[in-house]
Amino acid sequence: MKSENNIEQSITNMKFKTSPALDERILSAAEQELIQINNTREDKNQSPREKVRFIMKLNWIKYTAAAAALIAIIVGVHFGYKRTSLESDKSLTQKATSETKIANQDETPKPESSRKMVPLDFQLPKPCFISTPPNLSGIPRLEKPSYEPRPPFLVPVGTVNLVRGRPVSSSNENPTIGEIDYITDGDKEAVDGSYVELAPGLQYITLDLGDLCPIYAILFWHEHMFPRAYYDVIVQIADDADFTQNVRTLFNNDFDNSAGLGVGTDMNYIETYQGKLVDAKGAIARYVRLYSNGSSANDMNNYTEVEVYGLPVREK
Ligand SMILES: [Ca+2]
Ligand SMILES: [Ca+2]
Repeated sequence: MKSENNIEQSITNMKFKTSPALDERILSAAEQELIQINNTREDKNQSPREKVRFIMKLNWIKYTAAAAALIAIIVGVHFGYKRTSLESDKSLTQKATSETKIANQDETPKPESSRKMVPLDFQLPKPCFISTPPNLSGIPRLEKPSYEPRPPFLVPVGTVNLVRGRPVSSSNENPTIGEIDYITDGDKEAVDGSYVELAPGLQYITLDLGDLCPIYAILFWHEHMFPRAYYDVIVQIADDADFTQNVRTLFNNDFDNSAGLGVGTDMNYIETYQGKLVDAKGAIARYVRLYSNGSSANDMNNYTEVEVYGLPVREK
């Protein structure tokens, strides 16, 4: 019979180590089982699946398969040990790295972490086009002007402009043009009558949020009728109106420290309808102060609008 010959050949060709005595016993048992197959097979039309089931019920097949499986396990464990060890080491390293990252994240909790982040909702004034671009080559440390819309700036849901309509104070309370409260009246168009002009030299304005609030963005327009760069632009926040408590500098492009508040590393930039957006990163403060010291056009200091985006009440 072909199938029995195949079984016999398979037994002969098995390549696991056994002793001659065991070989003899296995072959003898196989021979007995083959005789039994021939004697017991009455149904010549037995399906292949039924034949397999019958063969697998034979004891010697079970023992041989168990022995082969045991040898395979021993060999597999032996040769797989080093690989498993290496993979285990790698896994441990990855786990440690992952835990370190989580630990580092835990060290710098963000106030907005519990809130959904959404794009900052703000309104831009109309772009003001000019027919003759001014010569900007004399402006030091000038960042490359961009007239493309800025990408979405994410803030926690509920973030609003905290200073709309609120009073503003200034180092120059009697402006040359306009009124100080133009700075928070919501009008940011580049037209005459929309901006306030402060005296020449270093001047500042101060905005009071009314309470300690987490601040995410400060967006401001000096005067954007035509491209120019204002100098010594410094943005600070503090807990008190006199800026003596918990003062933090969020932006400073006074590269030569002519304002006396420290050397700034931020770049000069060209004023456009998009205003300047400073990331406050959720810093908590009550007061916001902006400095300037003339511009590439003249010595005057102008503001069209300042917006301070944050959450109305400090998160406890
Ligand atoms: Ca305004
Ligand atoms: Ca300077």
